Amino acid sequence: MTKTAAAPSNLGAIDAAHHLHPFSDMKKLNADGTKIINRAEGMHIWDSTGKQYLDAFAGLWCVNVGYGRDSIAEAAYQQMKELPYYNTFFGTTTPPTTLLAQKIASHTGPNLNHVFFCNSGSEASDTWFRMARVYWKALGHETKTMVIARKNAYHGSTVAGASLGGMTWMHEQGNLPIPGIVHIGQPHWYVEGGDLSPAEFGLKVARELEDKILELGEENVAAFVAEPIQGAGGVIVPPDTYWPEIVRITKKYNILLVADEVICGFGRLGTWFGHQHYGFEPDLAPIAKGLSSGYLPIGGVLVSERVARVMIEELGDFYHGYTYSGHPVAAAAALENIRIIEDEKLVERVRDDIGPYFTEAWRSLADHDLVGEAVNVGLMGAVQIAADKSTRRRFAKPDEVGTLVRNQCVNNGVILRATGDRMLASPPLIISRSEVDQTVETLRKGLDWLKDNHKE
Ligand code: PXG
Repeated sequence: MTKTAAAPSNLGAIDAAHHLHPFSDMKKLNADGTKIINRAEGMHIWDSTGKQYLDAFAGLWCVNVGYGRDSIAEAAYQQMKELPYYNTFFGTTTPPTTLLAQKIASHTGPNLNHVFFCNSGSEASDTWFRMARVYWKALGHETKTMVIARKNAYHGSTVAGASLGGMTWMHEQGNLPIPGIVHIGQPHWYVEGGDLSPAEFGLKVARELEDKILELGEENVAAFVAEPIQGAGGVIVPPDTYWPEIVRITKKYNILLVADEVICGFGRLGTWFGHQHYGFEPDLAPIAKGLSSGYLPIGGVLVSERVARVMIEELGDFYHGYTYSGHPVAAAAALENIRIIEDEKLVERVRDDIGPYFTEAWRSLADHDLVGEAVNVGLMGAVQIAADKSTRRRFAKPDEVGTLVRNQCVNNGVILRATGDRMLASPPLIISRSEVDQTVETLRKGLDWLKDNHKE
């Protein structure tokens, strides 16, 4: 195979001249200069200055099997030579696409046994949103169209994805949310729990769903969507009381339960899917990211027997799909990615070995003066920065303290993410014990730095 062309030395200037980045203040970025990442292997990435970083964030929550997997590159290359593209629209499929659907279904419960493919988590949001509505319409429930989502959730950047998401600063750009989507509270005990115990608070916010259904009328509500653990919102681990109550309410009022598995899926929590960790089965579940470990773009929606039966038996055509739905090359890469997760027992590794190790190391940060809580499930963790941990008081400018600590960590060679004043880790599932130690020590050093250098 030929090597990729060497990048020109003025790539930064070219980037500033021609490339608009997602979720970026372009004026500031162009002034500061972009970091050019040009190589990766295993747990590490390198920038164009030759600096090495431990990627404790798996790219963007996605590189579950780590970088540099030749066998995924080979699978994609072979598939590209054999059949680079064919569609799945007019009565055709390709072998990797169908085999991938079967493979995914082998890791869900028996009920969640169909897959609709797309290319990203955002497209998956748009896909299930339409699916939920056509499901109820096909059953004759024309008015069951409203979707209840949560504040501070992230479900993507397309119009439906950003509307389902609960980030108001995203809504302000583009007049969102679109009609038919409403938001209820999130189970973020540390910040919003007040004097309630986590268990009481979990029940309280779950019951906002019941209140909202009663307010809107059960006959008008199609679905409720939530991430098993909110990711981009700050790795918000719900109290144990939360999910059972949500499940009870969605059953009682007969609305579809949608679990957004884009981050939690494919092993991160020590189960194949996040809903398995919490012991429930959704009706629909968007997936992406870890499905291919980011090697190629691919996403999908897991569809339960309940919904699939109606789509197959009652609906007729579902007028929805993407040129690249089930793209054979992406599917071949995803199949090989799942083979690696299976053969290297990465899910079991997170559940029984590195997950428990990470839990102990990560939660040891709770003794730091500036740490309000250190939480995780499997390899998904958050550290809440606190100005006064005894009262759960936060710094006046949460974004500022998070960014400062993050920059310290990155300068010290470990990639972590900050959401406001929460520091987030989501490493590849192959992380070693010493790399867990390095991650935690580097974060501790960053927090020490904040303590010594930042005054409110
Ligand atoms: N659902 C969830 C739960 C996600 O985390 C999406 C849907 C959308 O997926 P796509 O593939 O369209 O990006 C996501 C994506 C961040 C960050 O800064 C998180 C995501 C994407 C970009 C940035 O944490 N999550």
